[in-house]
Amino acid sequence: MSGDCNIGLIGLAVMGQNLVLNLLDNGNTVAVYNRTHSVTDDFVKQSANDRLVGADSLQAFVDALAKPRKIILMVKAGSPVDAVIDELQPLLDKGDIVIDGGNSLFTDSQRRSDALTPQGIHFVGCGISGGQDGARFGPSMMPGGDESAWPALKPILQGISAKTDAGEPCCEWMGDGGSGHFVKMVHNGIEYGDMQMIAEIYDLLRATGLNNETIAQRFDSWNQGRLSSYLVEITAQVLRIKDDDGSDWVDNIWDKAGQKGTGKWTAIQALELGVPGSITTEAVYARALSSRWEERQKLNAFYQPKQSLTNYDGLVDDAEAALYAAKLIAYAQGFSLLSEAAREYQWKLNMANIAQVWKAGCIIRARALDPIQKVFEQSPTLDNLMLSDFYRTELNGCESALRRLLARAIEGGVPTPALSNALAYFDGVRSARLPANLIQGQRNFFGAHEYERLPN
Ligand code: NBP
Repeated sequence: MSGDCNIGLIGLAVMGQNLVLNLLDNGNTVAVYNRTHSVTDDFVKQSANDRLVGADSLQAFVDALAKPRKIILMVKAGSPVDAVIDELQPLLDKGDIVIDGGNSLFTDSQRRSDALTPQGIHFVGCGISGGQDGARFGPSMMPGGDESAWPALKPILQGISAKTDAGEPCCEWMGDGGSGHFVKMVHNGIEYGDMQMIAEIYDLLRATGLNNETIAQRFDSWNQGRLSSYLVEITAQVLRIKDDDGSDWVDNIWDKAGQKGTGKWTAIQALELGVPGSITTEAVYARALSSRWEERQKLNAFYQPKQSLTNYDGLVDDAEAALYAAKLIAYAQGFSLLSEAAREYQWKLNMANIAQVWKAGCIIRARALDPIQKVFEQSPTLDNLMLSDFYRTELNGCESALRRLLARAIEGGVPTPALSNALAYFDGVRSARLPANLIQGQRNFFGAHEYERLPN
């Protein structure tokens, strides 16, 4: 049997429901199914849209779809995705398309793609960013997998995705296999670094005695310039939220950061591929360290008090320049991980397209991605963004601010793991000579490991 719905979606939690509303706004006729049927019933009733068809069984759901069927899965990442695919597969026909829009591990997407392709079912792993508002009004989308599915999906997915100021869709084909979810994973890794660096700047500014409102004003004004980005914008908003008793909400939040795993996956991939991903990795460690609250309290009482941070004229301006420099370096690390992954997994990743897709709708959207897109349009195979004229100009202009700020932070005992790593990476990657000669000498001395002599 085949129905009239041009797209179907399984999994009506917060992301699924908002994506369906977005699909409906953009003229699609949508079939929906959720494991707990009452969720489907309530959603269909509330939406009151005659282009929305609720199904109380997977068979009814599949029957409501026009062939070839296009089915988006928005269920919890991990085993629920496999459970749904296992149930769905016997009901599908050759040529049908299954799109996993959750935050799946890219190797799982690769495995699912490999399993479904021989059955004639096209599998697409599509990273989606932007949270529930993005899903509702235009997310950033990173589809990858079986490219023969793309022509049928392109108008639907680009229709609901965010658009850049120039009207470009924030949804482009990424590449084969698990590449879509890999790109989304790196997006999240950059997000971890970005959030940690913003938090470190906030920590430094409050250590100088600035209150939340004054810090919010700084972030507001930075958001008008080169640091313009979603995360800088919402930082100012978060700093201004009041609790019922009038106190600042942010001051009442327990300083233990949670994580769902995509930052850790990025760090693990950077280690696996031998690409420095130190900013993301430090951001993951920083969240872990923050969560060891009792240990921190004990150690705080155990050691002598920290030095206080000494202010200096221009510290706030330095903070802006330092954050900008570190943010650029974090993007450079992220794109260099993508380059290495493309080599290792033989994906044809288009870096300019990736920058474009991240320019709106997603959590790391930022003005800086515009020049980065241009760099890659001019030099599509550039291995490291730091080799571009844009980076050279910007980093030459901001480097000393980052050093001055970090020197004070280190003297004052304000922890800056991500900002410090940005500088360490910058200093390391542009060093013609590193002390690795000594490491090779030591390795050879105790273990007769091989070493190479310097080329003449
Ligand atoms: P959740 O990740 O909380 O998943 C809940 C959905 O999965 C419900 O529809 C639930 O059905 C369904 N489900 C589960 Br749990 N186990 C199932 C199973 N064995 N069989 C069938 N269905 C099952 O939802 P979400 O927060 O909307 O996120 C969906 C995906 O999007 C996730 O992969 C998430 O990581 C990703 N994502 C989320 C965000 C965000 O901001 N939340 C942003 C970007 C990406 P039930 O109603 O019957 O329990």
